[in-house]
Amino acid sequence: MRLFDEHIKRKTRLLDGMWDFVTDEKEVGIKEEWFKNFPENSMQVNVPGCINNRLGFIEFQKTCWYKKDFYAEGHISIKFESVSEYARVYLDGEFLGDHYGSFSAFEVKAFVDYGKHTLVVMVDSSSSEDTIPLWGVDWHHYCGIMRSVELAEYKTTVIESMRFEYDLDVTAKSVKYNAVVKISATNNPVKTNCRIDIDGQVIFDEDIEINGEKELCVKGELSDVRLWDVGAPELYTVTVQTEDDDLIDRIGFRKIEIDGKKILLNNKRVKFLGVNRHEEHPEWGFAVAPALNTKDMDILRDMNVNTVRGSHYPNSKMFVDLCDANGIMFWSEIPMWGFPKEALARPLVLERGLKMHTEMIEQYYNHPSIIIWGMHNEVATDSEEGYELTKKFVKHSKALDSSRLVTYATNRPLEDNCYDLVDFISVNRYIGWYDSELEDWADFVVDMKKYFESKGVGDKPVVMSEFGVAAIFGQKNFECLRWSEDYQAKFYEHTLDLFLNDDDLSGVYLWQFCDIRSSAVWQLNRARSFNNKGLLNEYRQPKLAYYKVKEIFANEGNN
Ligand code: ADA
Repeated sequence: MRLFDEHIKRKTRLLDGMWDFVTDEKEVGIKEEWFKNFPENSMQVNVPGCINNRLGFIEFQKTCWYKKDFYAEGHISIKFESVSEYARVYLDGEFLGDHYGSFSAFEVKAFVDYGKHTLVVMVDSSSSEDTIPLWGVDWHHYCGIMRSVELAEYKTTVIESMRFEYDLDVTAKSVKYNAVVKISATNNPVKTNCRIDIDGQVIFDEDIEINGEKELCVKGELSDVRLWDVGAPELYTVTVQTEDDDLIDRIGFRKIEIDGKKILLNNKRVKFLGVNRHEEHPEWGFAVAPALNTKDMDILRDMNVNTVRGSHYPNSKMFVDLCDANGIMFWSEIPMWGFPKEALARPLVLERGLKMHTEMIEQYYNHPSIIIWGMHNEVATDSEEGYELTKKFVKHSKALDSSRLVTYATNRPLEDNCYDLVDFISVNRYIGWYDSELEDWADFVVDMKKYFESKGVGDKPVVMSEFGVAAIFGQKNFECLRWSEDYQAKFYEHTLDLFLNDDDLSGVYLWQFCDIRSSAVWQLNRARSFNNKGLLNEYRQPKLAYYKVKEIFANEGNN
């Protein structure tokens, strides 16, 4: 779901709703050709939805099959926004394509006769040592067809993608752009008029011939542009049309760059006042209702947050649209979380990681709110294997998009070896929760800076990308002990005072926005089977710390 219509000419409809569903724990479905003979003992489930939210399925992480009948005619595509995590798609008994990776969209195409058709999807949601995410992450491993499924019918042309690259001169408020549009034909060759406009201002209007896939690069300049900024999100609508297809997207003009230890947005120093947020709810898993995303955005604005880290996977397009529209900067990353060095050396992990990173950049490129591509979180960046992998990721990321910053979040800040590779350093540390006491933070910051100096990266910007403590909602005590709301509020008062008044630091991402379900592996340190480090509980009820952070961020924002 988007916050605007992506098409006027293209005929699309959602295949969301009730689908037939059956588990395949013995993995016999392919051999028994369930894509031709779907088992009769199926149940009905919601799409989008996470199967784990149905009673009896909370820990389900295996293979399952979905089926849906629909009516269509001619050249069609079926786009899946998110399937966790390997999908094989069959139409009318024939294999159409497969896809690995839970949080990026993919589509399959076909030509169908007028009438009823049957779509069957096999979903393998298992996790292991070389899946991304790997087995045993600190969030609930939800599975299923988790975001919408869209059916589109085409006539002669298909506008496949539009990537709006630009170079902004902030002072002059002028832009040099390159709109890269990919168009294919359903039957070659096709002649059509093609027109591109930005908020109605036509930048291309020509007759073109398409034979196979055509790439148009439309270059030009714009003057007097309105800038996209924090809290002042100016957006433009780009429309690409052929005679029988169209694609509409929203863009914004802003510049994010590094200047020594500072991070600059539109030539001004920016300090991140952020939270880490899982796009999750205990009753819907990752298939959160649009209304929840809107409410979360209301809460984020109320809390005076200026940036969100989408920990630990690409968020729904709807949430990133909300960030675009509300002037909230966004850090987008892939779920490459906690890999030990042995796993980082595995070719399959690298291959999957790079593919997921590529899909994220390609699919989210036009969002002005995204200013950071995150490569991984708490992997073995103190090892050779970590260095080699990170080097490849940075090179890959910059080749695909040099206009954004790249980073990763480290949990070994005083042993890390990869800092020289990234635009800025991101540190996760849990002093005052897993180890040491609140008062030890100050010494840690000193040690951290010394370490950066010793590694020759003392001149890079540094962000505190995770820190926090658990508080059970409603748990209060005079003693201000761990697990209480009082301790959590005191923790943030102490740490934010330290971090936000330190000119060497470029900001914070608190762990975390709200409580989330954790996985079975973690439950000993996860009361209620939740990671309770939220500023709100899982039903978005604010804890004491919420009000404290809101006040501190308001003061900081006004400085
Ligand atoms: C890590 C990790 C988070 C979460 C956190 C915690 O830093 O990146 O996903 O697990 O620790 O709560 O301990």
